[in-house]
Amino acid sequence: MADGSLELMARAAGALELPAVVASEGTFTFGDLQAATERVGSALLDGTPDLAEARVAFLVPPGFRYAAILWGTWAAGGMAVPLATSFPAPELRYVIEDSGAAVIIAAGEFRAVLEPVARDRGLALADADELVFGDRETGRLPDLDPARRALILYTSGSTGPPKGVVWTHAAIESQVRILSEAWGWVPEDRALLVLPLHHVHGLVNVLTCALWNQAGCEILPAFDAGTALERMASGDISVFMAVPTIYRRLITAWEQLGESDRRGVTEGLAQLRLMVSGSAALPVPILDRWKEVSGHTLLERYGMTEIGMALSNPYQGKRTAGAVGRPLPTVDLRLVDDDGVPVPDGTPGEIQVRGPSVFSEYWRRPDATEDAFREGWFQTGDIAVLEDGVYRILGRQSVDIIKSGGEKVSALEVEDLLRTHPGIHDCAVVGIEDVDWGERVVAAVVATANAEPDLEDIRSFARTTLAAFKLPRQLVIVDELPRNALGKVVKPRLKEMIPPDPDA
Ligand code: MLC
Ligand code: AMP
Repeated sequence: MADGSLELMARAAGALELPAVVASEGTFTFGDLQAATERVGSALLDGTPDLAEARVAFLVPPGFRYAAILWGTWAAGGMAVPLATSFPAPELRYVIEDSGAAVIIAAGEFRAVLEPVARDRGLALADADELVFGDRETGRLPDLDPARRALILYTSGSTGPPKGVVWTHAAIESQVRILSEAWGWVPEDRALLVLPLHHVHGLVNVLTCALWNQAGCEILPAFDAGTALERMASGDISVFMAVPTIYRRLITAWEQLGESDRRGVTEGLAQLRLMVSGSAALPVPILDRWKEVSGHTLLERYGMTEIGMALSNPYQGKRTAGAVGRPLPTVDLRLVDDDGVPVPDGTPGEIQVRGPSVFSEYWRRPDATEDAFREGWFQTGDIAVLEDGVYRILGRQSVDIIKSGGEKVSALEVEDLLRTHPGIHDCAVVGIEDVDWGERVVAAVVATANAEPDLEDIRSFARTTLAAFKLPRQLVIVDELPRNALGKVVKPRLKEMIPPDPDA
């Protein structure tokens, strides 16, 4: 590796014999990861000295190949654009085109879905196995300045199509240092990773924190409650992080066990040192029940793709149910009113954040970047209150953002597509509180004359274009949508009109 290699990789070099990744492909040490990083980096460079922030988009399931391609891209000076394994072809195409990817990599099972877009862009579709495991000579890798842009993560907003959130190496490093300090990571840790790796939660909080700390990361290719519970209780795992929907599913899986298995699992779970919940509000009944199941009071924290983690309950000390604690080290956070003026304690306000781990820009969207900041503060759009020394998240300013199972959905994006359905004259999409998903996507639809669209029909219509988590889970046919004097749909009123989900 070059002398100017990133600190993340320099730290790995001090732990070459230690296990880094345990995954479906096998068990790999930091030495294996370093060697694979050099192979991938050299292959991507293909004789050139530096990728110079070229975008490398890759569709690879969570596992060793993913880690090696991420690190190989970084070592070669590129920007990583991890693609979501759950996305249909049009959403993948959008991300590849918007990011201007110069390289596209796929694991075997994803070749078919990416071949058309690779062909249209005149790019060869690189094979993940060949890059990571191929027999290839390695060459010199470039020196890298941490100020260089490293990563683009796509996120839905309340306006327009998804935007690319750009992270520099310095921002990633700062975030990882903050979490390492706050949550007590040590080389003896072994994390169990069950989250997708195109989001900050899985990618930064779990995978990168583990590897930065010379700890191991056991990676499941996808979440499965039974397997996750079994691995967590095995005695091998010390750290686990997930969204509330996952904890709910783990509780259900535990409840389905026989009496003695339950006891064994509970004893195993008690061995972990840290369990974190985030990406959506953790309902207090889940917190309480999980405590009975595992003996752990979940550490709830608050974050966002644009800012990383900002607020956290303490690792040591009292964790408050229904609250997200205090600002993490180096995070500057305030609550403001509609005029941007800080509010006193006890008064709700919008969360604004600044600090070294805040993102630098929306990819190729200078206007959106400018709109997102006010006097240097990033405006999250989340409303919170500071009470008894801790922050509570109260909701969001925009009714057009829905959080389902930890995934963000833009109501407007779903509406735009549904309006192209021949049986739909008009529609509005809202998020309704849901025990399983936190919020579920509900479509209120005014049908065209003589048409009778049903939920299955609408879901299969939308499924070829939108990711499955964006599809409506409930359909309500209405004669008209509630509108204000300006003709805008009044979503809070519409939410009150939605009957309980008959399938719930
Ligand atoms: C999957 N489905 C969802 C869904 N995930 N529907 C609504 N909301 C979701 N989040 C769909 C599936 O496509 C499938 O549709 C059906 O629901 C049932 O699938 P499943 O097998 O039960 O679901 P599963 O694939 O297991 O996924 C559930 C999940 C997943 C909870 C494991 O959603 C997940 O990993 N969520 C975490 C996302 C995450 O990491 N977010 C962090 C964002 S970063 P069908 O129609 O095919 O049957 C962030 C910042 C921060 O928020 O603070 O961390
Ligand atoms: P994303 O844009 O996908 O990164 O999601 C970030 C959003 O998730 C935040 O803006 C919040 O609305 C929400 N969020 C994250 N953590 C929490 C939490 N602990 N409680 C409530 N909402 C949360």
